[in-house]
Amino acid sequence: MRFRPRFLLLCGTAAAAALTAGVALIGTAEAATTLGASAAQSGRYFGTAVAAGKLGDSTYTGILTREFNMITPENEMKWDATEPSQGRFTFTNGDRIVAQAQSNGSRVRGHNLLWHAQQPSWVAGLSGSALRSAMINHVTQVASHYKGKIYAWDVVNEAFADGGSGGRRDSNLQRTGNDWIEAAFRAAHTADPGAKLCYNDYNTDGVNAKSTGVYNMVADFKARGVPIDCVGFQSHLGTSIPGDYQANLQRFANLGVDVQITELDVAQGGNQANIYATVTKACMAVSRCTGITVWGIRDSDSWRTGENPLLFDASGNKKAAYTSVLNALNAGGGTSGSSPTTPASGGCNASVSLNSWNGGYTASVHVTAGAAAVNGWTVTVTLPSGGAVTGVWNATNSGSTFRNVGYNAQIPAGGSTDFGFQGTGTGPTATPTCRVG
Ligand code: 9MR
Repeated sequence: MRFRPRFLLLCGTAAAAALTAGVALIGTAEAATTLGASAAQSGRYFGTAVAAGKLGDSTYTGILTREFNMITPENEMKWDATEPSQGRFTFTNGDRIVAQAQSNGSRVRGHNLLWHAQQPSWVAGLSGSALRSAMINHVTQVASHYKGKIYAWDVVNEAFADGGSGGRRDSNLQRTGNDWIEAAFRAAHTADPGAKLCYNDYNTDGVNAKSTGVYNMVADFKARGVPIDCVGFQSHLGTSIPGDYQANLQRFANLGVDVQITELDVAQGGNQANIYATVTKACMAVSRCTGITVWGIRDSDSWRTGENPLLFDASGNKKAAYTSVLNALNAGGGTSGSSPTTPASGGCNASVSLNSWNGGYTASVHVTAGAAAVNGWTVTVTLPSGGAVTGVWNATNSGSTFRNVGYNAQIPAGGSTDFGFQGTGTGPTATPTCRVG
């Protein structure tokens, strides 16, 4: 065990040297040669799930330290791992993974605080208010232990039902009351205000009943000020990918949350490399898609035994899918996303998209800086008479005039930010005006 830290340090040094030596020039742009460095060029990360039990495997840690700059513990932060008996917390393996990440300058996605699966056996004996208290205590204790060390938490995992209902999955957690998800997010926010708080699910990778159920929950949370920052799309994919994959990411981003690909793996078939590229390009095209995580390193590390769904083969060699991801990351996409118009130098522009229903709407506003960086912005929309703004996120408002809040005042040249609001009546249809200051 004494040997390990020294070994990791050497790995980190070797990785840094390889990174420096490996930078090549293609045209006028630098093309990075590892997944993490390539993603970092546009401000994104590239991560993998990690199992603590494999950290002694030098092929595994070699690829990990070379290629990835975000780590998700595959099982080590789940409820059964962290609170095996009520009130007794064990963080040993989770801590090992955090230490591994920190030794390599990587960040950590915490996974997960509450899930219907992988619960410790004692939870089955609880229901009602006793279970609710135990849930919230678990969220508080685990998020507090890791306070300051987690980039984003999957606060709640897989709470929506499969199929066409668009509703919640039945579970012991759900039976404590429909507000269990927001209670969990509020507890996590109190325990670690610096972590981004995500909702994470599978089969939400296109526009469908399940993803729309999640979408409606996120819109409601934003309108009511429930602290949610991001949505994770697991993306356990077969031999095809929904045609509206990118559009689905974008509609969530338009709600004013980050989106992340959290557990990507793709069945090995004729299309594997193409599907990996399609996912990567979609993330690169959505300014609020902050990064991609694959669910394991080598095919032999995957939970999908026999499907060979990852980027490295069992021997640790790069597969065609690896190259397609690297190329898509190097092709860029920036952090600015698609801007409907090019703003004048020194100014800003705004565009609005609406999600309307009979009697109300949510508006997502995309604010784009021109050729100069912006420090403070004001957007004015034209609201049809008779309606009122009933909620606003990522901005403050006075009537139909919206101003930045502290954390989104500064927009780099050519960059963008998003805010939104909810209202009664009919939403704005004309293009909003934007001015600096
Ligand atoms: O990869 C994880 C595997 O080792 C565990 O046995 C399994 C237990 O349910 O969980 C796997 O990870 C899951 C993740 O936590 C949530 N989304 C689905 C993942 C694959 O099952």
